[in-house]
Amino acid sequence: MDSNARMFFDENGYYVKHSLFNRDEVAEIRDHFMEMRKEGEKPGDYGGDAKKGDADPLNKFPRFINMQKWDTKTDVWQSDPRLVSTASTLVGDDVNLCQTMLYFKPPGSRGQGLHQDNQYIRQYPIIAAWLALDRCDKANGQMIIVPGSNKLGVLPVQQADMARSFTPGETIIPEEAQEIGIDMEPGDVLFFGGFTIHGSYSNETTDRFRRVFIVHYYAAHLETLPEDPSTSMAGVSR
Ligand SMILES: O=C(O)CCC(=O)C(=O)O
Repeated sequence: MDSNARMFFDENGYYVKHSLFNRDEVAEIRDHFMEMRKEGEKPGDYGGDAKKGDADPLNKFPRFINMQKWDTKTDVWQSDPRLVSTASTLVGDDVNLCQTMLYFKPPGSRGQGLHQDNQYIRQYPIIAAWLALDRCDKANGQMIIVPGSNKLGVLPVQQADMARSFTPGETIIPEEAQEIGIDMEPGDVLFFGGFTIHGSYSNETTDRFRRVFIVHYYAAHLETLPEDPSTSMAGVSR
């Protein structure tokens, strides 16, 4: 990877590597998890508002987490050298697995309030590899990033609007912050750091999923954030 990538990441808190996976690989990952979702409930499923039943598409397609604990293919994909080496170069250290996730984001579903991953995971540096399994654009709830927010440290949290976010917390966004939407094609990978503000809005389409395979990695040399309920999602409940 060229050194410009590392410079861009340090400056902006994110970096997109286009076409890191080919279309066949993406189709295999997507189909694998769609089949797995049909098998029924898995440990850690999270998403829909149970009271809303079929009216909330996330009840049928809750997010998977830590699939590597029961799925050998996830373990292969999370350790893919293309993801690991890019993450390692960007973060400037060896990396180890923190967690995996699979978001289905079906048509009509809510997004996730803007946040920093270090508001959930209290060790840093961490880095996410967000592998697009569908075309991602404004209509189906592409990723939103606040460039440069990686330099702000960990920020205060507040209750999110649950009509728009399937998670209950969000970052209190600094006034000067400017968010951008990241258009992506299947196989593109968005890398971002633990302080980078990110999230997504609703999938407004009636016919397009926005599926993504996500791996969070810990840097080999970790520090722990001080205890501070004002910057932690731990105390924000539904
Ligand atoms: O895909 C999204 O909408 C949000 C994902 C996210 O917050 C993450 O990967 O840390």
